[in-house]
Amino acid sequence: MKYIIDTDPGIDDAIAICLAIKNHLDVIGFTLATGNVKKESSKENLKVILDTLSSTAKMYEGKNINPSNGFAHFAHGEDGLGNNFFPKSNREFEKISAEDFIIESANTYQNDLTVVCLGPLTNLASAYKTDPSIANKISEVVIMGASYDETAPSTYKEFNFNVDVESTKVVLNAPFRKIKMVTHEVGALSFIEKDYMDSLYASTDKVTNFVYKIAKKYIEFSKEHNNIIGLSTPDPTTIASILDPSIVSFMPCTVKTDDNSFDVSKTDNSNIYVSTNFDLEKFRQLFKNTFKLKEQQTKKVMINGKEIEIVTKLSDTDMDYDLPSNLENTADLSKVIESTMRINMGDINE
Ligand SMILES: [Ca+2]
Repeated sequence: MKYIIDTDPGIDDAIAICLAIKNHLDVIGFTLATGNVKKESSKENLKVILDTLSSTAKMYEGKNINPSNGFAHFAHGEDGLGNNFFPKSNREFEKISAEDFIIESANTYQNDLTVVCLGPLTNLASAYKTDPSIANKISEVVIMGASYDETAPSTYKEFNFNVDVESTKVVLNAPFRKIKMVTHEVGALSFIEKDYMDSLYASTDKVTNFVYKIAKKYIEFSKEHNNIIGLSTPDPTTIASILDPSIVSFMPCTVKTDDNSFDVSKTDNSNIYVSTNFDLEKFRQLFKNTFKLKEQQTKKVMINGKEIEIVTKLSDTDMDYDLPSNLENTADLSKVIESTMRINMGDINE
């Protein structure tokens, strides 16, 4: 399956994209939405994210919109990536628009394309309006959007849906083959403890270090405004629901939209699936296997004149290693332990 990720980065989008690429999701292109932060910031941020990931995926510019309730710089920082003001990148956007890229890809990869929308639905809606045939060609649309729980009437109060209500209505009423909605209520359950996030400051992995730096601002914001002590963001949940379908479960629902609210009701037969449950432990495992203190390292060290290969797997434990198979005695073992510690401390780099 090929994927297009439509995104308005944003700290949570950035973490979600890192999660996707580090876990080898086959992303053929990123289309730029506007929502969290000003379009110019989103553009620069997407370049920085893809540079950090050394990704060769292409980028396509979408339409500019001005959110009626304003941007969310208060949560994402002035630059949209936690006030880190990363150096500008030379990466360039492709000449064709986000809308045209979605249409072109739907034609090229019929039945083998999933479009993941992590921001307002502007680009997918305008692609559909230009060429309605894409609805039957795209295999699945996965949306982070909607604020919905079964006990309350649903409105467009969730950020992505509210920023561009017209586009939300277009997408939800279009005959896409399958739409999966990860709602804000389920998405925000993806809680990673602050202690774990803090421990990543020392990570030697470039992407993990990047995630640590940008998440800091979001964690501060969550504490101040929602009294949440840790990282809790819906965009990574949405990507996790694709990487491991057992993390988020969905139920088929009929969705009716009007200008101010939308009605969600359970049904047996619908093209729209709304998230219901979330497996926090599985999500945490995925997150922590992806973003960790150190990558697994394989080093060769000389012990008693013999070359011994040591594999260290330091993550959130202090020391973990595979015992080399060519050890001859316990004296060698103590040297292996000593070498493992030195590798973990960065003393042995070769
Ligand atoms: Ca987003």
